[in-house]
Amino acid sequence: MINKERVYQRLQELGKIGLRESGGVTRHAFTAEHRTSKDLVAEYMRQAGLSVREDAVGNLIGRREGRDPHAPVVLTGSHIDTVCDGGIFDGGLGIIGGIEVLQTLKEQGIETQHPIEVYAFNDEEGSRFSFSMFGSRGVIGDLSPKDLEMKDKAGMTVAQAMSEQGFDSVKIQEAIRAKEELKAFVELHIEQGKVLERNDLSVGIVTGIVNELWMKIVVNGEAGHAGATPMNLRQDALVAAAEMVQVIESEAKKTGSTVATVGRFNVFPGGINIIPGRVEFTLDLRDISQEVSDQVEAAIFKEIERICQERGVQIETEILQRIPPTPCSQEFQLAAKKACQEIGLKYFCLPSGAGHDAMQMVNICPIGMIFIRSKDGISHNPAEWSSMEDCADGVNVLYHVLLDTAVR
Ligand code: HGY
Ligand code: MN
Ligand code: MN
Ligand code: MN
Repeated sequence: MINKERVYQRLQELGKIGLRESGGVTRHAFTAEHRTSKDLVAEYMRQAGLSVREDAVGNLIGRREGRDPHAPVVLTGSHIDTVCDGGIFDGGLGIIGGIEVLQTLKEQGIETQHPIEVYAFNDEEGSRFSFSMFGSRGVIGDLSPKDLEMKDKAGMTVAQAMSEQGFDSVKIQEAIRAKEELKAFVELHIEQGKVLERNDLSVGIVTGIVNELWMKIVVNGEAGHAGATPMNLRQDALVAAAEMVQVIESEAKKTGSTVATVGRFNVFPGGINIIPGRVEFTLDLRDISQEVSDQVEAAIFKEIERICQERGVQIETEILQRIPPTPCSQEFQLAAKKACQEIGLKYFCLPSGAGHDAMQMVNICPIGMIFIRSKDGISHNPAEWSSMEDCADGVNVLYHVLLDTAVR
């Protein structure tokens, strides 16, 4: 079957690009490390006998022809960018695994009816420009002029970063794939949670992906003298924001299914002897049910309103992205169950708490996702790790699902 040593060796090699002292990997969109990683993956694609191209939004694509070049394409793959100080499996596994399936089919001389393509998606994490899935949004035609004007911490816009790497943001529409040219998108990914490990399973079949609400919240109070301002006369933006963070956590905890995270929190002006006048923080809110997510969002902002009244501060909010929950197609859940049975693996179904490019691809074709176990459920962390055996199980399930989908 697939060559598990080759998979693991390639994952380690790719994982060296963007390696930081922390032992984590940082490969942000349209950076030199990102370019180097795409050049390495392009080499793997060529070794697998694929034709290789890069599209107008910086996705790298390897294609294996089928008997009918006009038959709808079966897609697989994942993202090649990472979070800051991330692990080597998040994203990389789906790309290397997809290439391995196609290289194995080539070595076995197996022909399929449909072409199969592996996408190394650009900027799924959104770590540099504060909105995610840039590459897969480009494929479905969901990028707006506002997206191209989003800035990174250095003040560079997406359009400028693109042109620095030789891409012309005027041409982004060229990356769009039409619904009728696609059959499916199947993504292999690490679970990034503890469920498979708790059940002592190497692979899982994803039933659906949670929604994703990303917001920027600015709390405006009044900067003042730390020594001369009595406690009862303050409009302290930091203490108000801190209370808001507590409320975010307590409202999310109430449902038992919602997750809410404040990942960025910046205080201004930031002097030791100045009462903070402004705080900017981010909210990441998710639930498998859009209705529950909406209820929690409303409850949070009702409480934030109360805090503003009590503390004499105001807020400004900016929606960075709203992505609805995404069901995985029954057909591919069935195909993955059949694959597990054929391989002799116990199958297990679970939702995804993490977001994925599949949430975008579902707009133009049916999607399926396969998970493998994450040690201690750790991810977005240098300690992210999956065993060679688990990677091999995941790639073998992907092999069966892609073959069954493309062969006829
Ligand atoms: O944020 C996420 O869930 C994914 O890792 N991009
Ligand atoms: Mn991630
Ligand atoms: Mn990921
Ligand atoms: Mn099969």
